[in-house]
Amino acid sequence: MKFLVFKKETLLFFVAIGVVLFSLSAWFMLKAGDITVFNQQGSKDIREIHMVTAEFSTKLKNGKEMEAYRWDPGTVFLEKGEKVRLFISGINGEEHPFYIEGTKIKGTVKKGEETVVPLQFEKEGTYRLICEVHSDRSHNGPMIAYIVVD
Ligand SMILES: [Cu+2]
Repeated sequence: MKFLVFKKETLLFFVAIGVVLFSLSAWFMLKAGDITVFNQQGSKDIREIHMVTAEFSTKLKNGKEMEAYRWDPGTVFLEKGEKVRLFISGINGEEHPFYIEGTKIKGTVKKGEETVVPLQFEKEGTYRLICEVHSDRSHNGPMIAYIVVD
C-alpha cells in the first residue's frame, strides 16, 4: 500500500516536470516567433542612406566668385538586390532635378525639403545620380553621386 502511494507521487512529480518543460519550450518558441515577425515587419529590411545637397563657394582675388554643387556623400554602396531608402535633404541650392542613369528613377530635391528615393538594383554596376542643372563644371557641378552596386 505504501509502495503504491509512493509510486503515484512519483508519477505526479514527473507529470508536473513535464508540464513545466512543455510550458517553457512553448514560451520560448512563441517568443522566438515574435522576434522573427518583428524583424520582418520592422524597418531593418530597408536600409536608410541619408544624403544632402552641398555647395562649395569661394571668392577669388580678382573678385570673381566660383561655386560648385555636390551630393554628399558622393558615393554610396549597395548590395545587389538590397532594398534601400535614399533620403536626400535640400540644404544648398534652390532646386536639383535629378535622374539615375540607366533607370527610370527621377525627381527633384528642393531647399528645405527631403526627397525619398526607394532603391533596389538587380544588376551590378555603378549608377550615376546626376543633377540635370549642375551636371558638369561649366554648370557649377559636376553634381554627380555614384551608386556602386555589387
Ligand atoms: Cu544641382
